[in-house]
Amino acid sequence: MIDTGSANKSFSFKVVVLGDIAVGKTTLIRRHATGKFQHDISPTIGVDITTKYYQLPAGLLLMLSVWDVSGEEIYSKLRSMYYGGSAGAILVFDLTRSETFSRVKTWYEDLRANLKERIPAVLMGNKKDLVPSRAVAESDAKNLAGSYSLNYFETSALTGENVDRAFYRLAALIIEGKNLTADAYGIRKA
Ligand SMILES: Nc1nc2c(ncn2[C@@H]2O[C@H](COP(=O)(O)OP(=O)(O)OP(=O)(O)O)[C@@H](O)[C@H]2O)c(=O)[nH]1
Ligand SMILES: [Mg+2]
Repeated sequence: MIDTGSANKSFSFKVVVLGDIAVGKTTLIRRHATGKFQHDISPTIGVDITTKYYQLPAGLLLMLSVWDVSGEEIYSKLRSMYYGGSAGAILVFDLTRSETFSRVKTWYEDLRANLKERIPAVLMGNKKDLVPSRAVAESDAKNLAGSYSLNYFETSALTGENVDRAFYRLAALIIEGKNLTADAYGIRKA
């Protein structure tokens, strides 16, 4: 049970999660929210919003509204409506499908075109557990992330590897950018 009432102060921010169809956006969010791999997830229709709380030092509470946007092309016109007010972004591609990596550029540029300011973002190369089918070299992904100043994580929603780390990193970047606390690395789930 989350005791949001006892926090000295709380902050609320919006995060958008972007990437091609079936790269694992919803599964990653569920893994982070529940600590479990959920295998029977349906394709997202439009957008799903999940609220996550993080306990910060000194009784501060961070709330992230995670906007999980469908990768389906049919929603591309609606999509820009979801970007407004975002304080952070997660870009996801599938390590086993190189076309999803090629499209990261498009997703990032779409995001930038729809926001006035540059916001903190992380890039996740997901499905790391399927390493024999790997189609994207780690060095290529790191180069792309570097060119956009994104933090890069290779994740698996199946095993949980690096999933929480990536979310905490984004939360820390958001907090640092807003100058809320110098001790952002003390973040843990509330
Ligand atoms: N092996 C493996 N499968 C994964 C992983 N993450 C997601 N999947 C599977 O990939 C498929 C697509 O996952 P979703 O989470 O629905 O993908 P999505 O990006 O939300 O897709 P849309 O909502 O259609 O945009 C599902 O069958 C998941 O079980 C992972 O890390 N490893
Ligand atoms: Mg989805």
